[in-house]
Amino acid sequence: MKMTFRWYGEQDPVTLAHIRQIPGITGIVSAVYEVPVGEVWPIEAISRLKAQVEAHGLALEVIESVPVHEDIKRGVDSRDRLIDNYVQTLRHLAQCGIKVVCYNFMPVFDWTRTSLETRLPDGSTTLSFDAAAVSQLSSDDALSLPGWDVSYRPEELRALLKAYETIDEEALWQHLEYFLKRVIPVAREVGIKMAIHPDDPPRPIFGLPRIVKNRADLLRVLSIVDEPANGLTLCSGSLGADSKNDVAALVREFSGRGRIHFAHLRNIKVNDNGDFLETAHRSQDGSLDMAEIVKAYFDTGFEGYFRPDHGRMIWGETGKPGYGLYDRALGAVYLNGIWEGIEKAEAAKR
Ligand code: DNO
Repeated sequence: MKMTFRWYGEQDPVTLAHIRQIPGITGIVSAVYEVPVGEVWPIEAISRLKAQVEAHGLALEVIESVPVHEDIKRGVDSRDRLIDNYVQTLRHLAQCGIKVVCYNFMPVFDWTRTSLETRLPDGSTTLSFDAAAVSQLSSDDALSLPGWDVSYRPEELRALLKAYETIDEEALWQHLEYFLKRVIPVAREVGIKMAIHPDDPPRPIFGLPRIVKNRADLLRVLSIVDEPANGLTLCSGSLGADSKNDVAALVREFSGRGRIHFAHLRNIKVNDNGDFLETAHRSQDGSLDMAEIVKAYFDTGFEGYFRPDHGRMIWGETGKPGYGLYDRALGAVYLNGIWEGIEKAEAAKR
């Protein structure tokens, strides 16, 4: 397991110098943010990012994300040119030593929350999702969230939502299949592992189709091109928001098959009605048994990348909700502690 930390480039209030001081972090997860979605990432921009990261003694081997253009998700004619650009970006990334590329296939919106500042009893603030509130929100209320790689103007958003009215889940599956059948052979050739991120939350929102929500969906994604280059970002907080998903069991199954390349680890507290809020990473603080999830990675010999996912805002920190320094750093240290505990316990048995 290699412990990484997400960094949003120079615009990120969290600095590489600070990330470097978190015990056990060996790599950065980032992206080239200045290139519009759908265009090729120039090799110079990727090399610059890599040099910045390496100057701080950290590695850059994971990209989150190379965003998939909406025309590809909608399956319109321009997709062929956009997929050509996507695979060219993969070639450039491979030339710069990138090993894993995270992406998602959620129409229009990436992850969605109804509040970025829910106060917890300890005084910290966190992101939360209120299922009833989302059904009353108009799409204009939810224009962008801090972790999204794309944001839209209101009129663009309305047009996009309209365009999706005729695309149901099965159509979206066909578009994913078209994309993967073109992209995975190139990824294999250049030695990159593609890692799809599940839908967050794992249910339809604003009437848009969502297709990566549970075990059956993950199996279907992997079967489209059944080889390691077509893999998963297993996000505990996204899948765990549906209490029918047993995250540790999913890790055992898919890591056991060598198909998880990137692990997002975060805890959430889930209610039966589908509401949830993001908690500290510790098992006792949320609904997910983080020790059991980490054990599942350990037992299956996971050699990919971990990252602590969203953190709360604590100790008066301000910045990108979900992506502050302090609580994510605590998460990384906690996860490393679990890993070391398991490692030592297993060694003592031998
Ligand atoms: C949220 C992130 C997601 C993720 C994308 C991957 O904080 O985990 O935005 O980066 O869905 O494409």
